[in-house]
Amino acid sequence: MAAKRSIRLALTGAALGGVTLACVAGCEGETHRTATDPTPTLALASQNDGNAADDGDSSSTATAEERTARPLGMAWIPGGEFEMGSDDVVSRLNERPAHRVRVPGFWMDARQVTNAQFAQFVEETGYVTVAERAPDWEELKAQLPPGTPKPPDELLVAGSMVFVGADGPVDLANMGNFWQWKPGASWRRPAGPDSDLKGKGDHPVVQVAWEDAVAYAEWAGKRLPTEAEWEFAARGGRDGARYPWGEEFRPAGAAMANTWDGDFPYRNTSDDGFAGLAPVGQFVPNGYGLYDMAGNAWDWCADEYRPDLHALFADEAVCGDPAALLAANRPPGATTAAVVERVVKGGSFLCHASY
Ligand SMILES: [Ca+2]
Repeated sequence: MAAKRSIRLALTGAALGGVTLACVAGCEGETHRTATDPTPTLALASQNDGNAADDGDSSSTATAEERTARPLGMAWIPGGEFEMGSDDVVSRLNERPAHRVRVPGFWMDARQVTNAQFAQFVEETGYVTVAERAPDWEELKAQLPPGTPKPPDELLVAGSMVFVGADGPVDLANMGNFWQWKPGASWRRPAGPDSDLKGKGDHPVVQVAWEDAVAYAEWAGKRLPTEAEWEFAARGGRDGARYPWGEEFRPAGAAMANTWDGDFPYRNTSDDGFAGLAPVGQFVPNGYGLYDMAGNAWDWCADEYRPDLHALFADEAVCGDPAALLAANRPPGATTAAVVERVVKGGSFLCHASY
């Protein structure tokens, strides 16, 4: 479910991701294009393992001293073995079959990266995000079917996709029924040229492409988390649970995440208190002290997206981080596709059981 994406950093390495409503922490690898990414949000995760990358005892990858010296705003994720992916009836094909994976310990941002944090990065570096750059036709052409005619110059302007909803029930398979390309939309004007960030400094930054998330992470001295790290972290110690907080979507009626209530995409009853994005950290954190691991805005991960990732490792009793294994086993000289898709995790305020 394409939606907003956000950044969450992890130390030494960091991670991001996203989930749909019915999805549990880390249930899916959603795809993304680097440049023309609709409405991303940032979330960075950083890691401080620094050693003992694969010693089988991931809880020891940081010394007691390092864990005591908690980086500001980050939570220690102890690492360990877990069930990655899901065979749940609501899971998608690209998250099956579930298989055992081991990740070392690392630090991860407790909250998604906010507009205020991203603004500081931009102010200090002068960085211009993908959505703020006019598309380059030569670059775009490489991502389109051969022979696609060049659009008029007036259409080749900076902008991004914006969720606009609908007046009534529509075909959910056609994103064009409720998303719209808006010139001038960017992280500064996330809903289009007439919007702004007034009073939204503590909201997750959105309209951020993967390369923007990586640039932010580098500036912050962190990195995006791998998908395995993100998913391990999102589960908060509840291996195999449907949601980061347990099995019930709303235990005792309590909203645990910012999702879409009502009928998507035309009637939002805001039962969870928020019709759109919520400030970061409004719901109960998971077992590792991480907020918004489901809902609100999607998180970017470091990994290239592969729909067959889980199937590749299905026969192994337990494996290390698939991202590292794939990178290590890439044939020499292998070229990457013209468009590299990246993983997002966590879902957004647009996630609904029907979508
Ligand atoms: Ca909501």
